[in-house]
Amino acid sequence: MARVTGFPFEPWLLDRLAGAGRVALMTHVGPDADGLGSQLAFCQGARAAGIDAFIVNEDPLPPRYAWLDPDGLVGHFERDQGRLSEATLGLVFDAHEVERVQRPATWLRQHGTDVWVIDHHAVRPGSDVTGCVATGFSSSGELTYRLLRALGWPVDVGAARCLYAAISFDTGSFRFLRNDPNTLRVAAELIETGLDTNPIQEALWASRSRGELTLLGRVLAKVQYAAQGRVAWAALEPDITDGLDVAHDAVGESIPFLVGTEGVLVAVLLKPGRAPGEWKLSMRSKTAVRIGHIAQELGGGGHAHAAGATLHGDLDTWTRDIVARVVAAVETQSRGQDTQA
Ligand SMILES: [Mn+2]
Repeated sequence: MARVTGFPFEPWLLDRLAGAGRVALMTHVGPDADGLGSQLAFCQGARAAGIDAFIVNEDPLPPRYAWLDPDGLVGHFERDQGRLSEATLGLVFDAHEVERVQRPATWLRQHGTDVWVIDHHAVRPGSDVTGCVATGFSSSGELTYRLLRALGWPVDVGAARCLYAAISFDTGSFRFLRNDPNTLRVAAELIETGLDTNPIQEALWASRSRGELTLLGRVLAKVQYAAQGRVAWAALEPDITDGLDVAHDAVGESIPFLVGTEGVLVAVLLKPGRAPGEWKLSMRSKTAVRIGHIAQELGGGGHAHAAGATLHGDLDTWTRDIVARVVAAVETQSRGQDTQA
C-alpha cells in the first residue's frame, strides 16, 4: 500500500530502514551528483550501522563522477544484477518512478521486494509511491543528511563529501536556496566534519572539457527568442555533438547560460534522447514564472522552476508546441503580476 512521509520523518520509515537487513540502493537513469551523492552517503552510513547496503543503478558510474566513489561502491544492472536477489528492501534516491530507475527497480518489484523512495520531486496525486517525498528540500542530498541524522547513523568526512556534492549540484553551487536557511546549516555541518570543499567545487563547476566548451558554443549559436525576449529556446538535432568526445547529456549544461540572460524568464532546451525520435525537454525559469506544470502536462516532472520531460516524435512539431506553451505561461503569469501590482 502506498504510504508517504515528508519531514520530519514518520517512525514507520525509520523503523523499516533501521530494520532492513540488506538494502539495494538505486538512483535514476543518467545519474547526477545529487542521486549518486545521496545513495553513496546512505550506503556508507548504513554499513557503519551494520546494515548491508549496496548500490545497483541502471547506468554505470559516469566517468566524470569517478571522484565521488573512490571505493567503487556504485554498481550497475548489467554487472551486478545478481546482488539484487539478496535485497530485503529497495531504496530509490532522487526519483520516485520505476520507469526512471528502470531495470533494478523493475527486477525487485517482479521478485516481490518492496521498492521505497527518498526523493524531493513532487509526486502526482494517486501515484503508487512509498517512502519519503519532501519537496521542501533543496536536494536529495540535504534530505539524506536529515535521514542519516534521524536514524542515528554516522556521517563521516567521506559521506559528507558525497552529500556536499549532492547539495552543491542541485542548488547550482548554492545559488538556488529558496530562502531556506537550513540548506546552508546542513552545508555548514558537513564542513564541520573536516571536509575540504574546494576539490568538490572544482570537480563540479570547473572541470568542463574542451569538447564541452566547443559544444557550448554550438548550442549558444542555436538560441532563439520568443515573447519579446522573455523566452530563450534552442532545439538541437543529434548532430550537435558530431566529432566531439562529450557525454550524451553534456548538451544540457548550456541551459544555465540561457536562463542566465538579462530579460529571459524561461529557458527551453530540446535535445536528442537516447533513441532515434526521442527528445529530452529541459526548462529553467526565473522566480517570476513557474514552468513545472508544463512538464507535468507532458508526462514529465521536476520542480516549479526546473523541470523536464521525455518526448517522442517530430522535433519541429514539439518545438512549436512547447514554445507556444511556455510563451502562454509567461504571458499569463506576467499578466497576473501586472494586475497584482
Ligand atoms: Mn535532486
